[in-house]
Amino acid sequence: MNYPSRVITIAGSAAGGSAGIQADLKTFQELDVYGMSVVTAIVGRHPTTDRNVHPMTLEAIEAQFVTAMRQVGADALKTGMLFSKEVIETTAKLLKSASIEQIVVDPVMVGKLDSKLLEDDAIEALQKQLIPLATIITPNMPEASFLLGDRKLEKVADLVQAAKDLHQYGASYVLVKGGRLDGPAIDVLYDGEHVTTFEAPRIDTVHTSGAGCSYSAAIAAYLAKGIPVVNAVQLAKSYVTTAIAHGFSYTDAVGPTDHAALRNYGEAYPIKVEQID
Ligand code: PXL
Repeated sequence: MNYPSRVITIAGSAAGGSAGIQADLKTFQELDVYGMSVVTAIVGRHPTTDRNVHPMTLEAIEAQFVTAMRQVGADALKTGMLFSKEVIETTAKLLKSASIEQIVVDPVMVGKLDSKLLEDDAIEALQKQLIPLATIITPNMPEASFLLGDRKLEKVADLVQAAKDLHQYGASYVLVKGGRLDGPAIDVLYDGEHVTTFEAPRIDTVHTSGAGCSYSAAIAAYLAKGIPVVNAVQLAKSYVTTAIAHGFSYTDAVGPTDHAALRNYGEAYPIKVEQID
């Protein structure tokens, strides 16, 4: 019997089903890996207050992780919304206690609905405690900029420099995602030696909620299967680009990507991969 590879996400619950834990588990299922989760916080807007983040206790976070590791174990792990310094410290401690080979850190900071998903005093713990444990980190442009002290990022050359500078925090690979640039969607990967770009066509849609979560979840899924990082990023970008191309909305809100697009429509978007340095 050949069991599927195992992936666990440590992230927030996004009630709408497009992002966070929900996006991660859908992605894992679509990519044929066994998915598990540790919920760090529940994100949902209270109808009469502006409260929209409901954190879990550190004890509950630890209990979920220990349970999943005892019952199953993991070949890869991704982190998403961690919210506070304390949760980051607990996550780093848990990662050190388990020997998981592939670790994807998606440094989630702000949601599409402008929810604040990382507290201000948590950034240093992210830089010093969690990022050094990562196989790969996957910041988008605002996150990369913030991690580098509010640096301006305006073109691909800026993303290359950002990836090189972020590499000094100790992750093996840095993927800076250029989705916010004009023109094609170009992401930049740096491994301490070479710079590789991944290019997808720009898709004209607003329905991209959870795209970043789904992308990093897909990278974790492919890494869990033993696929090397460059190929895993290419496959994951193809998966998420296809999901974005079929994004939709049930309401007037920004809608989800279609996690099942690759399965339902069968045509994966091609990603151009180029080593540029
Ligand atoms: O898309 C970022 C994100 C991550 N995690 C959670 C979220 C969101 C966006 O809303 O709610 C839990």
